[in-house]
Amino acid sequence: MSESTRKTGTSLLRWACVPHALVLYLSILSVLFNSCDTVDRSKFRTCDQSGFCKRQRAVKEGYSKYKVDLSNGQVSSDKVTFSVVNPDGGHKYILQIIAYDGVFRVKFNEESPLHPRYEVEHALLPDLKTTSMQVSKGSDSWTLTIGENAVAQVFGDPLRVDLFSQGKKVAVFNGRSTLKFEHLRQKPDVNEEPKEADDSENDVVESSMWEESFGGNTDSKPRGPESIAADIDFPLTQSLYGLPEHADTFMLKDTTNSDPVRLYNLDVFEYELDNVMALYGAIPYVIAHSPEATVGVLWLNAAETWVDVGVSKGGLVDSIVNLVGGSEENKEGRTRWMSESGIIDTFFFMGPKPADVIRQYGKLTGTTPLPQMWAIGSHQCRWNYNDEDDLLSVDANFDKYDIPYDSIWLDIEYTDGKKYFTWDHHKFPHPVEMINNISSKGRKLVTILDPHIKRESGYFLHEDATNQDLYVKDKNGKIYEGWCWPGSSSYLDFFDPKVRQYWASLFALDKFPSTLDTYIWNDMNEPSVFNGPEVTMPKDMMHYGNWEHRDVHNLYGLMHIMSTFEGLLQRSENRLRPFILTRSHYVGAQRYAAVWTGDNKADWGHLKISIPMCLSLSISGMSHCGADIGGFFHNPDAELMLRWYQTAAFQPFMRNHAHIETKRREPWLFGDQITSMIRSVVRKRYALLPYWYTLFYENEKTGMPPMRPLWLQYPDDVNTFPIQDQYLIGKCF
Ligand code: NBV
Repeated sequence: MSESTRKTGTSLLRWACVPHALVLYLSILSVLFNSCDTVDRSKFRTCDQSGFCKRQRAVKEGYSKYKVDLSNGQVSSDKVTFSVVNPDGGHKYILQIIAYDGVFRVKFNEESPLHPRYEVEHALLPDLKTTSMQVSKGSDSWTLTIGENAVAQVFGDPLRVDLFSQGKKVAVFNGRSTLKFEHLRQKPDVNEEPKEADDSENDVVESSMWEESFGGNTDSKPRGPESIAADIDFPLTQSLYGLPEHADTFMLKDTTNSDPVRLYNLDVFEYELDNVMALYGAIPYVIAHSPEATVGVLWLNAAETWVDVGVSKGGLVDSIVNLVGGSEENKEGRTRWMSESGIIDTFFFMGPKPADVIRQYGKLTGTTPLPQMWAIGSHQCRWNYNDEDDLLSVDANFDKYDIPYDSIWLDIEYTDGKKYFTWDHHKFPHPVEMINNISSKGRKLVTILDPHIKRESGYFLHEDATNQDLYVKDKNGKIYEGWCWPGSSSYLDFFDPKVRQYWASLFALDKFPSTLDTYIWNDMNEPSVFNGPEVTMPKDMMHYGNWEHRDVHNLYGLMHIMSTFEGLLQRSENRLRPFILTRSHYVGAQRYAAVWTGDNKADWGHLKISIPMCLSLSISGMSHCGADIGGFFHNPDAELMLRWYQTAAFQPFMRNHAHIETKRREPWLFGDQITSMIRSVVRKRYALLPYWYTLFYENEKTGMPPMRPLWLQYPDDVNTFPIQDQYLIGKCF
């Protein structure tokens, strides 16, 4: 164990004052420092171990009978509203179709839910402009048209919406009648015998509906079953992309014989490759592409979500063979989306070309503001640079070895005992002078700030959060306590505007000793809770607005970076463009932060997967993407390190970073020949910086990502569709 790890251990040990805390401490240490070779799968649920996913996955085609009352639709210029009834049980719903420029929004909710159901906030741009549509009414369907070429045909019995682009049917909502909307209900009397439910939305009563346990944690589920699901199919194509974040192929694979793709922001380290387990971010967005038309679908829901993908009876290989051979067989791509709570709120980006879909998605969810030039240069990080001398000597070595770089980073050990917005004054006695020293050469410092707060009396942030009521609470109104880096921690409730304002105010230079050349890294914001279910916050914790964590989980990181962004703006009186790196992300996170692919590993597979992972994030809005150079866990050999630099130099975000237990890996430590080859490729990066900068400008204006799959530029060439080891930087490079 290194010196710095021992110090980490010692400080954690201070909390280990009761036996159960000691056990917890030891198990956390063993998890963190005895890196195993693969992820501990038993910590994370499969669909079968998740009550709602299992119920929803059992739904058969033709299951639901929802009936739209077409005789009585309410029409306004940009919106049509229908009443819907489920003939099994008579429960009533509302279906709304709303028009934006080139986009249909299909919303489905209970007419009078027992409690309000959560509708996602903050992911879309505020004050979106709707557009008008033409409405033509028929007895068995209504036809809604935006502009010339985008048409939605709403069928009444059973409910179905067909979407046409330039006369071609590109998507179908509920074409297989698997829509299942578990309406809210009173909890059955415990003394009553379990009985058949009153309608097809809950035809089996299961114990997991009102309480569910996993890995020693019990979810009290006070609102009972409330999941939602629907099928969305793509008649023209099986070439589906998106649904980040997963360490998997760029083109989505068939999930018939595996778990569905899972979207639930989680801290999974040393993640496995080529599978659909959840990772740190969740963007419920798919692009279906064919030479005939391209369409995008956003499923705007922030609860735990699983997506089944049907791309071929024979799976990905067959689908590629068909595609390249021009076969018409198995042309239709299928998806089915299942979320634990909330409402059905889907957006269809009607294209017709991929660049149109990208633009339409960007107009609704926002794009990445042009980063400062230094932020697209080369970054140098490590968990941890030990003290001021260490940091300054690394900085000086970049000059000595004549390797360009623009920022040096400090991980959690710079703080006083993992108390964010403080400095360890033994290791970093002069933070402001240290930063000025670096910035005098035009360089920046990036410091980490996590969302968990150390529960230590006297720590100003904990005192303020307690006194001003800023923490997430449990369902009885008691402040939630979890375990993270500082030991016992509580979590700021960034959903509360007052908390966001408070957090933003902490960046003022008289509060956080730093300078305007200090930028921010927001980590652990899934949120990561070491002793929580699946290493995160229990779903029955409560947020501002009386929402359960279950409803908003995938948004937590977005709210964190939103507040940091605001803080950086306020700090410079809106003069300087913020830079933030985030681990967790959701729809819209591109407006605030760059993203990296988390705790990867020093092996060739992890180097290779960085490309499909960043391609998938890029087409889903998160355009400023990269992976830890060298791999976070373990030690890369010289060749891997070099190849990683050579790859990362051509990815949007470029940062060398490593786990605290690894050997030092600054670029001059692998021998003269390697140093010179790294120098040469980093210089190529810098020679191309004006080009990158121009591409990021284009990205801000149009949504078009700098890192592009080949089919984005050559939409008619089917040979490009499965390619995931080549890509374009901009149009032609
Ligand atoms: O802050 C320490 C690390 C950080 O270096 C890494 O990049 C993050 O992904 N952090 C996770 C916490 C724990 C890692 C085992």
